[in-house]
Amino acid sequence: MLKFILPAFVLIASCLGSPVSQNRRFPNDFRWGVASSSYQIEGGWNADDKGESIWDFLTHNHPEKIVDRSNGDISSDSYHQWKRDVQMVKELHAGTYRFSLSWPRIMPGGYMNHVSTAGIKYYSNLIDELLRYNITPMVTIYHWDMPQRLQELGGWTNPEIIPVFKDFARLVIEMFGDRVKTWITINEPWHVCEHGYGVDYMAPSYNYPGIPAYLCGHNILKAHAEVVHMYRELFQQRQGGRIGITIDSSWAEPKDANSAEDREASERALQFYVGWFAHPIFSKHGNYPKVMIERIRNLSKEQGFGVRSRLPEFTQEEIRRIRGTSDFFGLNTYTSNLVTSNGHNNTGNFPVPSFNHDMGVVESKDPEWPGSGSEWLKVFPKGMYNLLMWIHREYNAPEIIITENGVSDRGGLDDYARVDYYNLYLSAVLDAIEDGANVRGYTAWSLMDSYEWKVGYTEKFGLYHVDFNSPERTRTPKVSARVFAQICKTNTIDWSYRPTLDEEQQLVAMAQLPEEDQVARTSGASGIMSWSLTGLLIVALFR
Ligand code: GBH
Repeated sequence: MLKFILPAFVLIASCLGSPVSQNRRFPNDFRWGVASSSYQIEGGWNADDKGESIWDFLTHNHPEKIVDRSNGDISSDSYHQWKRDVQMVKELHAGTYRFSLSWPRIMPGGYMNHVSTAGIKYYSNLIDELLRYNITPMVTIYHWDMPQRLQELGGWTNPEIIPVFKDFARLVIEMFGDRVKTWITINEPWHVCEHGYGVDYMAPSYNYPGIPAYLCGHNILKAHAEVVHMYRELFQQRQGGRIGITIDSSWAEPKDANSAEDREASERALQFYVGWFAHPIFSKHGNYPKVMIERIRNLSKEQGFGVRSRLPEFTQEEIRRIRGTSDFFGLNTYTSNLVTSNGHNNTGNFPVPSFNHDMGVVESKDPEWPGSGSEWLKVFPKGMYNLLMWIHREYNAPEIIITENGVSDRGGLDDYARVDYYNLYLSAVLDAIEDGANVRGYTAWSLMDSYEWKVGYTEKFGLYHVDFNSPERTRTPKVSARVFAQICKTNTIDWSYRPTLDEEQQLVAMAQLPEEDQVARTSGASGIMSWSLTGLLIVALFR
């Protein structure tokens, strides 16, 4: 049945002039890249004088919190394989490589009394190697690996973090700013605060809802702003670079588009996820979104917290200092949620108080949306378009760089679902550009398979497959790598380009199968191949 439905759909769609079958071109100056992060790819967790990060601490002391009890001790071993990484970026024809710096690799205890020469050298070499190939480095200063010693002081909940983060940022800008022209201060503050402090999800796993996440957010916004002011005062003129922040959000689709209440829930969700950090930085008047200030103030009062809201207040001076501190809007987005209002009886069943209860939105997934390798990630390309247009309208047409977007699976090199995802999501990006959104670049998540935080190595986002059993952590391009390379090279989405696995990929794919399956598969072309290899082996053994 499906055999008929699918071509029929494509036929009808193309008759209607839908872009499904048309190649689509991006603007000539659109910037393509790929992304990764330090803890997820580097390994070398205690190499040289590197200090402990909160992820080293969490994975070593609480392996039970990680789905496969794994850690990033070695991971993709980019601490040693970085030259190969650069080669891969080159192979993809990507002009930009977005990676992050491990704070405890550079400052083992978080403070500047101890700076690691080996750590500085590692990133310096990586940057030089990228430039040698004409690849532009885009550097995230903080992508979640806080020095454990600073966490012991409360991490982002302690205002002490503001000057300390500024010292770290200043050092790396001093060291690398001559060669790095795009800086991202912090990756996904919502995630850092709510998933790190509000719930038991990401390190440091506080599981303390409703209070510390807001302290974290407050300090993150101030720390971010201090770094940007420091950059603008001391470096920007001379170095000529740009600095910004990356904010993450799913699109919030009203569960019932005809319900005013659901549309309101959608708007509220976007203000809580995006607006919490974007409103203070990108809006005309600065400060937290009005709806956040009011709801959290009222609920705090109801809950007996007195007149002080759980959401801290900025002074006028602070509001001014934070507003306008981003040269571009870095956006990470993967998926969408259906949203509806949390009723007075707390239908969402959220802890009181908590971020979710404050937001007052109940989320679900549309069963029609195709799935992925991750429970939370469903495919709804229109959500990408909607989110871009929402940001475009809400913050007066900022320059947007999509710093992460991609999809997971459970492994394999013939990742056609990933090919479809990229084609469809990029097409939605183009729709937004055509409707006026100022999207200037896109760095795909991710360059290669890596440590996927709480789900360890069970979910894969890479364009390159990494063999985690081989000592060299061998990297092999998946089908999606070939397609993405084509996109970067031609600036075009070509729906008909669906390469098949080449010989090298087939051998790798084969080696991944359990032994019984390898024997079972030794028929046909690849069978001949491996039989002749076995033959060679037998000849070699009996010589
Ligand atoms: C990105 O964050 C990260 O920057 C990157 O390091 C990571 O590898 C990549 O995602 C893929 O996960 O509350 O259980 O429904 C994405 C942020 C992660 C936000 C999952 C929503 C939902 C988890 N998203 N999260 S759950």
